Amino acid sequence: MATDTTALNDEVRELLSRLGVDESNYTEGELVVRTPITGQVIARVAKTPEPAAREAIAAAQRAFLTWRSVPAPRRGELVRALGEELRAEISALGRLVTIETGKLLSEGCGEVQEMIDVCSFAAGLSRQLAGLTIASERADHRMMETWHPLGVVGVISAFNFPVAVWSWNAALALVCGNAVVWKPSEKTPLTALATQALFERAAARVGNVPAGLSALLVGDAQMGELLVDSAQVALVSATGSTAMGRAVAPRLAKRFARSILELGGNNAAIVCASADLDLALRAIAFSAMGTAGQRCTSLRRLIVQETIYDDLVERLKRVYRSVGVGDPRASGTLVGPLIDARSFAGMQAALDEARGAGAIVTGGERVVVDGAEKGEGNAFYVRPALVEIAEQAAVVRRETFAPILYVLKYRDLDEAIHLQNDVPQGLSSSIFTLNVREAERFLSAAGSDCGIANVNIGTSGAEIGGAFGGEKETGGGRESGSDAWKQYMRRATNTINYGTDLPLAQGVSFDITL
Ligand code: UN1
Repeated sequence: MATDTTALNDEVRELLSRLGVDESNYTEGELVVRTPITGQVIARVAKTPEPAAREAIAAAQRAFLTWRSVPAPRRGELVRALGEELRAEISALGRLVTIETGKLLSEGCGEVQEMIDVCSFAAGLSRQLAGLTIASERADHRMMETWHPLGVVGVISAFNFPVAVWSWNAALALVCGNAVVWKPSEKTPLTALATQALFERAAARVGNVPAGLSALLVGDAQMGELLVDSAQVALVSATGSTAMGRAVAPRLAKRFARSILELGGNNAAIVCASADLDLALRAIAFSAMGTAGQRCTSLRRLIVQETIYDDLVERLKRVYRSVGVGDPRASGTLVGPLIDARSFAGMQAALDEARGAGAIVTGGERVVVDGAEKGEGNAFYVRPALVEIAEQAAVVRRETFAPILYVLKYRDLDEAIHLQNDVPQGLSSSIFTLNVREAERFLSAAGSDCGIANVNIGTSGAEIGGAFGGEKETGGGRESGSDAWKQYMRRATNTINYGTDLPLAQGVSFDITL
């Protein structure tokens, strides 16, 4: 395995060249990219200069003016071709995702699979952008809805799903007739460059794709602001922290631009006394420790019925102690590194705060991993932490983007649902039960208040076919499947009079003499 610094850098170069990214893009820039696997520098990417960013947005607007008149099923051909390019390069791009984010190889490839799946979904959707026909109250009248492209769609994505989140937005936006301008996380520009190169490959193969239809802006928060404040950007879909959403949302609202916000989560699972504990344990382990707790859907709170609490916690502790922490490319690893030093410090601060609130913390300590010293102390591996806590203290109500699972006890289901909902965020939730009353109550209007509510499945790992997103401080946006496409289009209500009279709605009369 390439833990040697040169070997890793060589591998990055090989992957990027295979994926169609020229070396000039990542050797001389001011944005320093480190792999969390060792913490070493793997690239220096040039930031997009401000005038070039403005020109890219203007070019996207020009491309939109052509693209909007291309029949949607033909637009779908481009997205289908993108899916094919991704399918052909799933191993290379998946590996690059692993190197840039530190997630396991199967998770890196899973992320690319998610891109492929949403391309298939969007290609099918390109023949189903259907509107309603509505009964008119007037004789010889017809009402209908038509859906039109919106314009330039801005995408701001986070480091943890560096490419899949772009694809959820881009695949839908493109079949809906829009142009896309993407500002990826400054921590993950390499996978973005590679994805953009694969898009160009697909566009060249399909032909007749207007120049600038998909653009990439490399930069920091300021670049995001440029996108957000640009009058030519009709919609911004932003994924990241609630703090980021709080900064972005008012700026978009100020100019009445649309937004899709995918912000912080604080996802909980309720484990009832009737639960299949073996199944629950597997689901909890993946949701809480998978991707080192760095999914917006990661399980952060476990609410356990008191009669099974001791048994479940005992078994969980065994799993937490034994799970392989290490290089995400190694076959025995289930928990890879945290993204960076800041993330590690945030995790330690949360654990200290929990201890201060009387919690019992198991795990959470830094783990030394062979080869990781090559990055001179810049790699941060931790044993996932299990935190038994009596109350939903302030630290539990906050999202800490790290593998910390707070465990709470409950007596009856009402109390469990109350605890589950009693946080500012509302992304994902689960219940583990074999009791149909408990399951249905959890899914009812009086149950979970989240955008995602699951039964006997963990909180993370959603399929692309459903609408993805959540309520409250999660921002209310919905991406990916179901009817999320409607947000990327504008709806026109059309009333057509095919008669000879002009009856007015609501029986109003307004007779003029001709
Ligand atoms: C994210 O963490 O931003 O449901 C997205 C999941 C993935 C997407 C996560 N399909 O865990």
